[in-house]
Amino acid sequence: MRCRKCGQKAVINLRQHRLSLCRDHFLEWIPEQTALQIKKYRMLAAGEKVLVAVSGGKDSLALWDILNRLGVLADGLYIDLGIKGPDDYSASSRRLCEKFADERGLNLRVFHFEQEYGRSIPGLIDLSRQAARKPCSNCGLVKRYIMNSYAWENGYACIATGHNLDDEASVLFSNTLTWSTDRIERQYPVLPENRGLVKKIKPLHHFYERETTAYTLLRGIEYIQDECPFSTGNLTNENKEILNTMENDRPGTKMVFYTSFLRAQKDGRIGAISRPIHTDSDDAEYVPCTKCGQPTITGGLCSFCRLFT
Ligand code: Q46
Ligand code: ZN
Ligand code: ZN
Repeated sequence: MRCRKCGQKAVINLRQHRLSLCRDHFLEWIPEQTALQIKKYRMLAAGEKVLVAVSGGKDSLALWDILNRLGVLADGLYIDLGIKGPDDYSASSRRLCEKFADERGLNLRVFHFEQEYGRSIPGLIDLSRQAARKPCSNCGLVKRYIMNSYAWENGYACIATGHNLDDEASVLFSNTLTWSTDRIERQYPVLPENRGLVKKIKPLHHFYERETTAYTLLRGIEYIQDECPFSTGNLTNENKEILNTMENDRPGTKMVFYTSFLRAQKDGRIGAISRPIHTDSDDAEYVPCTKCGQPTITGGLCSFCRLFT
């Protein structure tokens, strides 16, 4: 297998693109494709200050590396959730983020959840019966809330996350199984800013996980390999396995599933994203939380504040 660009030995075959690439051309191809996705979905305006949600995992660190190479002004935010486990999960992943930032001279902000709210994620799970039932969905809620409030209060125009195609296909699959149409309608590579909710972008949404993994390894980025102790039984991971089985039987299944959905979103067969999001009816759904002031569609306390009741 030879690189299509230079004829050297290829390190990866990108079957969906009918493209084999050597190390150097693959490391060029990923940022080039990311830049195309940013442009295609108008994710960023010139000079916008971006906050990258970094977890110490491969995708978020790859994203930070790529944005930096593309000349995007991007700081990282690591949320220390206080998760321990045998390998001291939060502390280990935080150290990897700090090392990554130090080596590149990038700005890493660290938010200590326990210091600020008096509870770690495991503490919150012990506290709340609702959180104990669904540790990951509640952890996700906490991370989204902190990311948004931190970005909003510190003047970031945009939050970037490292979701890849496998993540997006898995979430779409879950939401389709339960026909969660509101969630399906709000799944898109860019969600514009809306009344206190900062714009969110997913510049890696079009890459398979094997591609982001290959990028991270070939770029020599050190990332957390241990699993979070709460990840067992995580629905997203289970759905990924189901989709991987389908992908093995029919290569390209995940890409077709996700990109067909995006086309349906774009041409209005599904969802609200293709319509202007800043309509009166959309705005009318959001009211400030009575405790923290963050926007909520439920009225009264937002879902985050309800975790502490
Ligand atoms: S950190 Fe949190 Fe993940 Fe751990 S508790 Fe679940 S969501 S698995 S990415
Ligand atoms: Zn090459
Ligand atoms: Zn609140």
